[in-house]
Amino acid sequence: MKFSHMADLHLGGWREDTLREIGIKSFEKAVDISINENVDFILISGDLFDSSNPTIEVMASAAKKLYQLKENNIGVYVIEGSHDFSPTGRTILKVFQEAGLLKKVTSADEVDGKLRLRGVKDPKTGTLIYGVSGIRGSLEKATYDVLDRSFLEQNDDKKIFMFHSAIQELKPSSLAHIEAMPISYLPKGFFYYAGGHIHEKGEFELDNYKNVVFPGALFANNIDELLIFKGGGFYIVEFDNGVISKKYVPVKIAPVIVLEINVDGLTSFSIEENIKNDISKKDFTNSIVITKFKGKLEGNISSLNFKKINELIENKGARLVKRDTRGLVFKEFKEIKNVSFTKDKLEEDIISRHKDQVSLKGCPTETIYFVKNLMEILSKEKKEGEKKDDYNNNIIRDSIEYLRKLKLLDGLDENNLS
Ligand SMILES: [Mn+2]
Repeated sequence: MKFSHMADLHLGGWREDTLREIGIKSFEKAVDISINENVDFILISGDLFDSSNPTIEVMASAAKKLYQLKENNIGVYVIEGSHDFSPTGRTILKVFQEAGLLKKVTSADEVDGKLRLRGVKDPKTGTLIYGVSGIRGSLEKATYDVLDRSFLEQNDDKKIFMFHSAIQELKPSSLAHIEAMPISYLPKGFFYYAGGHIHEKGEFELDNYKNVVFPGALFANNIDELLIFKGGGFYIVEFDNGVISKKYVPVKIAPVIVLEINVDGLTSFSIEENIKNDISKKDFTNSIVITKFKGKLEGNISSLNFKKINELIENKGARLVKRDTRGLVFKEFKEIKNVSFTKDKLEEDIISRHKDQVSLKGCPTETIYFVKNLMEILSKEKKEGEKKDDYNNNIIRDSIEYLRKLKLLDGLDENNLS
């Protein structure tokens, strides 16, 4: 048996067209490699899409590739990630599932107050695949709290478990601050644990858990990931007579080159001259070049001519120039160290500082996740071609559905809510 394991593709992420396209091309390449390698099926451990509601272009590109897999009789098994999960169940994954282009492996029944996963059997190999979606925060913990683990552990067929969570014992040190669950939350005795959510790749073995694998992101999702990982990839796993072999397959569409630019005590003109000299013998063909500025700048940031600097680099063939100015120190300001907040972290900080001002009686989740999920629903952007009335109605409908799910509407007249 042979399968591919991917995670955190975030199709549709990035504001810049070039980077968004590289993300999609990475998926296309990973699918082509998987077809050439004759895999039996593909696992996608969450965050196939960057949102539950991607653009038509992104959906079309994904549909085309997923259809190609279907034609090659390669099953695609997925769980939702923190990004393509929708608190109301309205995610594009549902559409692809109905179209037969992929299969969610997370359906479950409630038996004696416990959650009993049904699992999906891959018809070609007989492998049983189970999974829990990545839901933000305590809702996910609530799922694992009621998960019927002993049911999953009772026989030792060929079983794979898919999850989209950070594991406390396996967290990379750079992510020490993020929420994580103990590995004991996962059922024991599976031959492969297909992880997602952590964008750094890693293979682990711990007590009763063998072959716990995070393939990392298929392509970087933000400037820090570009700087640290440069690119991404996925795993091809072979399982033969009880012997497992794992191969990491890097997927490179465009090389990432970091160009350090020291501005210490220099004028705008001499900075440009230095860059010109520095890159004169370099070839940036097809590359993503990150200009990483550092040093003390006389004056403010507008004294740097970014347009000119980008032109110099683009003339050397770069596909895209992206700048990182976080290492700059301005004369007027003191240096601020380690400002590397993610949008998520910032939001959470702000919400937790104000959360005591609202009281949510009977809400089954923590205020912070309630606010974040609701914000996500309310901040959905109007899609191209979507009518304003439809857009408004959809947002109202999704909000009401979410509140109803949390049983916060009990006793209220729903018709008067909008
Ligand atoms: Mn992710």
